[in-house]
Amino acid sequence: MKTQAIEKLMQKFANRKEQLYKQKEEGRKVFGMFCAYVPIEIILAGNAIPVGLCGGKNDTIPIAEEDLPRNLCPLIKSSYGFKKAKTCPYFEASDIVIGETTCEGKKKMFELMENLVPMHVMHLPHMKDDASLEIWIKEVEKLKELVEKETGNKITEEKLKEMVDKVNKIRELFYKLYELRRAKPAPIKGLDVLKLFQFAYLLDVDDTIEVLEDLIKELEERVKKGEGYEGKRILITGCPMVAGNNKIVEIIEEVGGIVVGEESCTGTRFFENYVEGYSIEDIAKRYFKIPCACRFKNDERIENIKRLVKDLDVDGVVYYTLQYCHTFNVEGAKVEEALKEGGIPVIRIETDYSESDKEQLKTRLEAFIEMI
Ligand code: BJ8
Repeated sequence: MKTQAIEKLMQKFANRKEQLYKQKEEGRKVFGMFCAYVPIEIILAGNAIPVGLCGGKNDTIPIAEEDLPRNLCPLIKSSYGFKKAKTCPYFEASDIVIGETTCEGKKKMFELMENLVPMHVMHLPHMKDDASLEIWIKEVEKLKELVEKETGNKITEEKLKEMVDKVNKIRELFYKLYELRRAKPAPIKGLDVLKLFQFAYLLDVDDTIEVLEDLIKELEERVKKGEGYEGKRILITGCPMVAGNNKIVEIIEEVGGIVVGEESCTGTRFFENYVEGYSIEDIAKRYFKIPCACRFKNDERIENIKRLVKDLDVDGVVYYTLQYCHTFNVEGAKVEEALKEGGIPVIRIETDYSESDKEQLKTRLEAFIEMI
């Protein structure tokens, strides 16, 4: 029961490499990114192209482990491995890569990656006070200068306004999608929505808008007709599941669950909060609010999870941590406590990109879904 919009998404993704290299030939610069904190409006306003580079595959981990420790987050190793092996077309297309000081592992990996590709690292302060916001606004100003220098294009007020409106449009459409996912039965599978988020980091923005608009129309019809997927309604929260990493959602939906929401950077952290205004400061303020576990005292994240549980009428929460991701793992204790206090069932899963634990995860998730 795939929607035509999801078929279109897969088609656009299949054509994306060719389209991206053509855009490059036409003179547009490509900015690789590793994080939801990078304000893509600024890159787009310089007529450059943002692409997400986080790795979600196991294949590139062995080559990464020649330089990086084995006991490191698989997302970091996979990403580094892609660059070292030169096997990711998006990485190879990137003229420059933007990193940010989020978690320790990523930050230190960037110091090694600097030897492989031109890099610019943004200083993301971990505190949430006004002094930290000032630092972040300056970092976003520096990004604007960098984009202007790299592209040779001036970022005008008009261009910035156009791109703020465009990226806000994507946010609005994702909000609508989440509204529709409140319906029972759920009008779309979690696996399809995950692909949508994964590819939104890679596709041309206009293509993402087109797919989302089509999808919303189709899902509105489904909701009107009462069509969709039955099953225990699951919210996933935690580390992002970037392209290539679908393991947990696949298992959940195999054993009787239906994922109806994702509190993740392949989920709500990608689109929540609009940019309210057209200045660099307005843009910086929106990104500063992203509640990633790398920030100190991140209680907004817990509030968001509780709100999503209520809004989406969730039966249970799967707290997802990538192995050796200390920030999300430690924060998991607070989230678990808050959910248990509210009587919300939660299971904590820690895994990597290998298939070796699939059966064990299946057994645990099946038991959880049966129990809730
Ligand atoms: S804003 S979640 S995209 S940092 S999983 S590499 S945190 S050890 S990916 Fe992330 Fe930006 Fe935060 Fe989102 Fe480190 Fe954890 Fe690995 Fe992570």
